[in-house]
Amino acid sequence: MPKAMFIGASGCGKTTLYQRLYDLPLNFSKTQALEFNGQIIDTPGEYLENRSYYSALLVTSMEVELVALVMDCTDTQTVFPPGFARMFTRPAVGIVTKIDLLDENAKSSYAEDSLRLAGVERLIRTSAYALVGIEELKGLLGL
Ligand SMILES: Nc1nc2c(ncn2[C@@H]2O[C@H](COP(=O)(O)OP(=O)(O)OP(=O)(O)O)[C@@H](O)[C@H]2O)c(=O)[nH]1
Ligand SMILES: [Mg+2]
Repeated sequence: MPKAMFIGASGCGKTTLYQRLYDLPLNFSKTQALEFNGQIIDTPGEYLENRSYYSALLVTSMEVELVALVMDCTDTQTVFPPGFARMFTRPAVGIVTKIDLLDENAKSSYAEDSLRLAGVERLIRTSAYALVGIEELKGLLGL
């Protein structure tokens, strides 16, 4: 059983993070469909942005141990409504991406507030570029 399903808006950095976690070259490639990659199921942002795909996410979540809600730290809008994580019967973790772009003085971000409101149990700050939070995430995913 794969460990986690990555869900989040298009362009938030799910695929790049997956590539970093597996020590692959960071090649931009738009995700077009559900992709089963080792311990991670990568999903297209559109599955979250279009509610008619929610059922596909729900069904697929049964295949994993945890659901990762992924959000770009510079986002000022969210695709995760409050309580969103309760939709799943799996524990939810929040992954904030691109932390290299966050102002050094910023203690928190809209993304972190939004993920907490969505109901994640734990937050991990990451940057696939600057190698932040990658080891922590590998530990969580058993990689
Ligand atoms: N600065 C910065 N940019 C990043 C980082 N990770 C990803 N990006 C950039 O963000 C863009 C989108 O990354 P993807 O990983 O393709 O995003 P995605 O969430 O898989 O998008 P979809 O497949 O459309 O759902 C790319 O141009 C990446 O280079 C990061 O850690 N820091
Ligand atoms: Mg992708």
